Amino acid sequence: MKNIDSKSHVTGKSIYLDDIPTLQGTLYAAVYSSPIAHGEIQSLDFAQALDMPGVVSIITHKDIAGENQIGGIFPDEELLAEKELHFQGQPIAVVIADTEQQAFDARKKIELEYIEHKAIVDAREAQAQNSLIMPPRTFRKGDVNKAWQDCEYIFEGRAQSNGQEHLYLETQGAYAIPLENDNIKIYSSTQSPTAVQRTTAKVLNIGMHNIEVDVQRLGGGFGGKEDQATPWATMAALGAQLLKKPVKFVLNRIDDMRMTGKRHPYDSDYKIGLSKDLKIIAFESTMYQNAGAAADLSPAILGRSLFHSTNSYYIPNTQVTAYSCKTNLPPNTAFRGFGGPQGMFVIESALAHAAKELNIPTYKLQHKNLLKEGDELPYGQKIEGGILPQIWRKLVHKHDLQSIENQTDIFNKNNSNFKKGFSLMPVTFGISFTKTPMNQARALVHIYSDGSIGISTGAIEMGQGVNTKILQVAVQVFSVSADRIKLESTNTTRVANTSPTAASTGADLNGKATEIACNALLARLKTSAAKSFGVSPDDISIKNEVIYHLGKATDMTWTQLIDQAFLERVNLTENGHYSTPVIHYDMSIEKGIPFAYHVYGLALTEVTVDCIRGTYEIDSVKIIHDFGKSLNPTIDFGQVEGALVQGIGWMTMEEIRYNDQGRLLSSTLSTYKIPDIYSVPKEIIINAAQSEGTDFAILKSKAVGEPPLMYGIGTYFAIAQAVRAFNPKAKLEANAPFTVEKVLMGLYADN
Ligand code: MTE
Ligand code: LUZ
Ligand code: MOS
Repeated sequence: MKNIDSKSHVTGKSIYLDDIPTLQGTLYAAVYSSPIAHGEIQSLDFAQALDMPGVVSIITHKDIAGENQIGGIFPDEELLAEKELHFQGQPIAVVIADTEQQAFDARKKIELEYIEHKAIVDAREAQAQNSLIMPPRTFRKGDVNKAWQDCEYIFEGRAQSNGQEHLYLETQGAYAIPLENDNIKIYSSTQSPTAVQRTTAKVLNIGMHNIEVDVQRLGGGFGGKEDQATPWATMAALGAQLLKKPVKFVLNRIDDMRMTGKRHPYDSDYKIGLSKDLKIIAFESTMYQNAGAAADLSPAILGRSLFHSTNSYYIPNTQVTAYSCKTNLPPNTAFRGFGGPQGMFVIESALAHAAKELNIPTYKLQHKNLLKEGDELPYGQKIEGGILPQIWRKLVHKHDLQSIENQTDIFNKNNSNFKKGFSLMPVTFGISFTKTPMNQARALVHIYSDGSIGISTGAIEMGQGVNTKILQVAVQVFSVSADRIKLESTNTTRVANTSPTAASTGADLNGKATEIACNALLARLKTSAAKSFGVSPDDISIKNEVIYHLGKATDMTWTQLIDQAFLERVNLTENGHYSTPVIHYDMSIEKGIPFAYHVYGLALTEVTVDCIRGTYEIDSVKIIHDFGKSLNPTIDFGQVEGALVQGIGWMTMEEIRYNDQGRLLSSTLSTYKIPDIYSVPKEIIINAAQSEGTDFAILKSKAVGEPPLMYGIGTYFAIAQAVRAFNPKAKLEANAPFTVEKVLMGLYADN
């Protein structure tokens, strides 16, 4: 089935926040933010700014009726700075004017006097000064300290991965409209309408019931709008509350890049021990997460780094500790993979390091230690449906790994200016919010009296196709034409207390809630049909809009049945509720079953490095991915391609730079490079693994949003291998992204 948004996307008719027709009298906001990364406000002078044409008001923390607090996990972040400044771009005041341009012009006239303190930008430096978001967490299995004695080989090193800008095409924004009796309606480009509603209620000192948040779709979120869409919506609502006028707010690209957090940079130490026959006996690592100036989602992201710190390998003795380090950068946040990629990069770096020292291909180590059915992970969950060994075998045969290895050797022997490298990257990614209570969702399904159907859920459509999948669920349950079904906007008045659409769970959780609601409606309809035929409801079914009895078509159609049921006063509306069974987690011992299931897959990446220029091309990425029983292969393959390229960007060219004063240097698209059509792999081949799926996935179609991002990690190690083929002396401590500059240095460095 086609993505239901494809036609309106292609014809430019899809409605995003900035396309919503504005009401007469709408005002526009721009944020005045901290020019320094660390310090204190001495004085603020708005006199000149207020004199600028069109300026209506300048809002500060003093205008807040409720709490000046937006922290989601910990209450450690002010909406508008009161005195202390913790990062460059931290909001201080909101300028409201008749036009957007007037708001921008006026904010330049604000005068700030401040005292500046030394900024911390480095995670290890923060940890050394005990500047932490929370106490460290440690995952333990077996006994590493004893295990080192049993190791034949031990290697120690360091692995660093940098942040990543979300670069959603649609920047952050919101539009708040005051309604009667001090109620407010907010249109927001958010993955979490309930977070917007909850935080805004707290800041404005009104009830959540006074606020309606509505989301049609996002032009991308990638985690960047899981938590960080909220402040802008709250500021717009604050303006609407104070001025009794609609207030609209869309960040321009530079403001968005400067003011919002990104993927967390990680800096880690590792120690890996192997037996003589290359089994991993022990793995120890310490990760330093650069959280930025406030907690945001960092504690949960740190957790996922720990969960995925051994990636796809069985390691009997592990001890991994992670520090969430408080620095003077914008608070870093969710980004596709949510700390998982950072955790996996460390173990992959350790394996590549060991393989180099042992002079064997890394894949031999990876393969030898691959997770298999029943293996217990460091957090206590056992591998179920563990098809990674089968996936590995399939890939090796299908794409003839042996010949790729031989061809690479031959090419490298015959070429001095170009070198090839390849790598394998297995992925094992847990599906569920690691905070168990978040794994719930609701769906409100109406069957209208003409037989058409409206569905509201808590899921946010951000390009990943969740609405199409939910629609497919209803089509399957009712066996009606897709044209009869409409996916409504996501609205807190129709579906309350939603979890963010995140953790790749959007289709599973909201799809299951929809399935439950549709099945309840179907049961009522069958009863109604059975009554009119004088038969048992169990013998009734619906196929292609025709009602069947004992497998034989009757002359009753879907619309006739709905008409009849309505006249019989049958309830044609249902609210489905789903909460993931089985899962639980005990943080005090760091053990439990946090995930409903795991998604598995493997990528084979081949690259060619130009050893004169340091440039490289990704020749091919061949993937075997566990989709379960894919509901929509077109959407799912698209998710794999998009995630792969996003992962490659993180590992190769996307380079976030702050200076020592915490100023973002890569704040434009001329200084921050993301993959374009010329830099994507020349060939991407995706195949589905033979997989049973799982009952925890919607109609056995496994979650797909995040796991394939981690295939991109393979590119890093393929490039490293090619560089080493040219310069065997290159030390190449793992430090992503592997930019062209770093490749060039590696090619010609002699240590
Ligand atoms: N795909 C598109 N096109 N745009 C996005 O913003 N976000 C990703 C992924 N795929 C994203 C995307 C992230 S971070 C997540 S968690 C999932 O989609 C969320 O959607 P799902 O739970 O419905 O898979
Ligand atoms: N968000 C969250 C997530 O709150 N918890 C998670 O476990 C998670 N995982 C991935 C992406 N977002
Ligand atoms: Mo995705 S990082 O869970 O929004």
